[in-house]
Amino acid sequence: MESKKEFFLECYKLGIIKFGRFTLKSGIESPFYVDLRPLASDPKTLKKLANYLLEMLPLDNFDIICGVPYAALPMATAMSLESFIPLIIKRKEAKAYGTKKLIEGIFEKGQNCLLVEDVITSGKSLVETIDEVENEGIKVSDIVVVLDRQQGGKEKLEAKGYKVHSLFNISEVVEILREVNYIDEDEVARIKDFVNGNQVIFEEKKRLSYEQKLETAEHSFAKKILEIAIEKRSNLIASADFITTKELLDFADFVGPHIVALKTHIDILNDFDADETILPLKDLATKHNFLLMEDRKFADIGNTQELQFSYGTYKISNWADLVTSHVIGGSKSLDCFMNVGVVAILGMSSKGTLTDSHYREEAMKVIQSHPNIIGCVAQNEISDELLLFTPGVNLGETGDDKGQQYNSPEHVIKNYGTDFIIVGRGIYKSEEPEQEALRYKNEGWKAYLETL
Ligand code: S5P
Repeated sequence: MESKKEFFLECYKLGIIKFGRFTLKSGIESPFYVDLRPLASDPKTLKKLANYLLEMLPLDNFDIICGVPYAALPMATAMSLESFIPLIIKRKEAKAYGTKKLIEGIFEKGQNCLLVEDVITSGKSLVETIDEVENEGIKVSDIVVVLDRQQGGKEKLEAKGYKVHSLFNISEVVEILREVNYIDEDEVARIKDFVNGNQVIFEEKKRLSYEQKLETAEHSFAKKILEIAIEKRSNLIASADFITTKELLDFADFVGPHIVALKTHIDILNDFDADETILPLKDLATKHNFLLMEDRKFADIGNTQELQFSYGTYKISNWADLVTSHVIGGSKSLDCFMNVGVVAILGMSSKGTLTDSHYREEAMKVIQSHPNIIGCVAQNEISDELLLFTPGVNLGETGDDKGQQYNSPEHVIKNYGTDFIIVGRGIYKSEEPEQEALRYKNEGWKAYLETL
């Protein structure tokens, strides 16, 4: 069997813990948010989880098993299936009709019941459930929880004489995530602070305005994009991931008035033609005053990148104002990008990306020292001298089935200090792209103003 740590990482990949700034039911602000419900959607993981939980327990003690509704219901069911301990179901509210039963299933008074809970925080909902179960004449001695948030719940129940078994607690989980560089030292410190009962002070991030950034910007394309942002009151970049020129041009014309730049993947066009695609695109960029950002994500040695940038079908250097590039080839590999603003890929938005904190630290050394680079594509805060471009932005979805992960414009602008949001499907897949572009533009600008 894999180690407990490996098993946790498998669970983590299902999206059960999020880091950032969250307001809990109690009104307290927390640096992390836990929701174990996704585990039930992955049968293999759920089955393994059931066995991990069962392994910790003196199984002979239990006649029946019961999950605290609702999140723990699938876990209790899986444990019952794996152990053959019969399941009972506790309702959240008693039925208003018929039997008015609060507990469903077959049980007898005096039986000992194992309670299953997903997450224990203060222990309040567990205490309520225990009371209700005990009122039916059922005994409770043990409770098993998947994750202990270490906020006093376990101690509270133990003080009442219950035995609480937990598979993971937040401190060990944070340690595992730090080891694999999924979270950085700042986050670890904040979470430890929170767990120790201190109210976490989330710095109110004050950002530099676009005007202030313009004063110190050196690169001509950094200046340009900031000027457009100020003039159009927009921090929106639309990603135009189309496969036909007609769709690309129509879209550029519709959303053009609301964006600072149009981001292309020019190599996905089926019908690329320099005259039919690029000339009209450039006209639209002039007409609506936006920059052309080619998302080529170069990732090679300098010589090859130079060829890819200026030759071949697309001749990117002829028309792009901004290009994206990895910095994996080292500083010299970026020298070829002349007369264009380079937006370096620091961190990616996709699940399981290899751009962990160690990579980002090393990449940042290259980025800060290279004059062609005006900013970064990233999902975290960076220093004020660089412009921050954040993709993975969507108002309706949390991700796709290919690993993309989304946040709202407000989240990235307020938490990371994003200067420019990059929105693809959120706009181009909507029924009314122009209206939707306006909505993202307004959301983005409002969030920007609120952080000044
Ligand atoms: O980390 C990244 C970097 C980029 S540039 N994650 C991304 O999603 N992108 C690009 O942003 C991606 O290639 C796509 O063109 C766009 C996001 O599209 P969406 O439809 O998921 O919003």
